[in-house]
Amino acid sequence: MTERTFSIIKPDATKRNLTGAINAVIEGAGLRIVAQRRIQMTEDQAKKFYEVHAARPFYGELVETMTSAPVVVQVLEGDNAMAKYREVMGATNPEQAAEGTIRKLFALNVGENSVHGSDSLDNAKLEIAQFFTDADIVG
Ligand code: 3AN
Repeated sequence: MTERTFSIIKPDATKRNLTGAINAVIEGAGLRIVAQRRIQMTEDQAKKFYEVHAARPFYGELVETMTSAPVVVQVLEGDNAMAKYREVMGATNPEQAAEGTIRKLFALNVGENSVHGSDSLDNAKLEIAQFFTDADIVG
């Protein structure tokens, strides 16, 4: 089934000019980038985005990292897009990520792991709505 999921190319990756290389992996996996914008995330945006992790010990670090440089927010579309992108990203900890995944190829460590991808279709909807309107998305 055709789905949409939300992706972020994180500061550690934008700082190293990896946007194009990461997009090549995304497109190579058959996912279409149907919306994309480079933004400087505000502290409020990052706090809201990672609200579910507010109680975790790394929350402060996460907000700091996500606001440390520009990010590229994206909507990806394709067959089974949510699960497929999770597979293409690889494990949260790059040391555990499979060969060929974005995190295996590019991530520095668990906190600077180059990309975010929605972990459910419900979250994908909420995350897309935080950064895009329907008019921004051209499928
Ligand atoms: P994923 O991004 O693979 O869905 P989550 O949802 O468990 O992983 O974590 C959200 C983000 O929080 C991760 N992408 C990572 O940047 C950060 N994070 C997760 N675990 C840690 C940790 N132990 N130390 C620092 N940052 C972490």
